[in-house]
Amino acid sequence: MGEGPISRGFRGRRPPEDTAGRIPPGQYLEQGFPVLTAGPTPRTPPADWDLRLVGPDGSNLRRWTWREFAALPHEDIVTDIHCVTRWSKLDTHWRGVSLDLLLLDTPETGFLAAFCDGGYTTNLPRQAVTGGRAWIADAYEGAPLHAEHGGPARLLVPRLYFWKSAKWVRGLRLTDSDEPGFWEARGYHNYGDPWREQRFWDD
Ligand SMILES: Nc1nc2c(c(=O)[nH]1)N[C@H]1C(S)=C(S)[C@@H](COP(=O)(O)O)O[C@H]1N2
Ligand SMILES: [Mo]
Repeated sequence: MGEGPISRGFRGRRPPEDTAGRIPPGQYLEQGFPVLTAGPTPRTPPADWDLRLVGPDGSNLRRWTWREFAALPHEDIVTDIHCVTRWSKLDTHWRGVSLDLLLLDTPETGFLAAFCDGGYTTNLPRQAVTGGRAWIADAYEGAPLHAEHGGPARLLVPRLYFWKSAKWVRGLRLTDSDEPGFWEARGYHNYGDPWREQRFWDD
């Protein structure tokens, strides 16, 4: 192994042949799992955790306690993830409950906003999180999701930049309009497609 920063960086940033088509433009292949959090890590005990669906008028549509959520049908997900800070990870393994299931028979608003312990929010079009595109994940690589990575549960929307995958998620608010969330209000792109390099507002 070369010790110089140039050769190390070169080796780390050049995707192997078989993975080249899976790294979006401007991204590099990461083997570790960086933690990116704005603020302290919330630690909500499962007994105090619940997940809510809130209607456009602010009304409570559904609520699952931790026990109820844990009893919902879970799916195994193998997917690539892409952070706007330019790292990508391939073939990550998750378990979670599909948003298709959670959003069943709810008002068909065009958008939703995820809200979290700690106050983080992110906005998403409904069409970006339905049709097998998003989950509330509670396990990563065969173990309960670590608090640093959003445990007990986080949103997982692997087709969009990873800031959309809200950690410590506590609910989804259905909205008629697309209301910018925490990072979206600070200059990140409203949609965030890694394949179109939608990093910032004007991308
Ligand atoms: N609640 C919450 N969710 C969050 C964040 C955050 O600061 N708070 N950071 C986002 C960003 S910018 C990224 S890149 C990913 C990082 O997830 P990781 O720490 O598991 O890698 O979480 C996203 N979800
Ligand atoms: Mo990020």
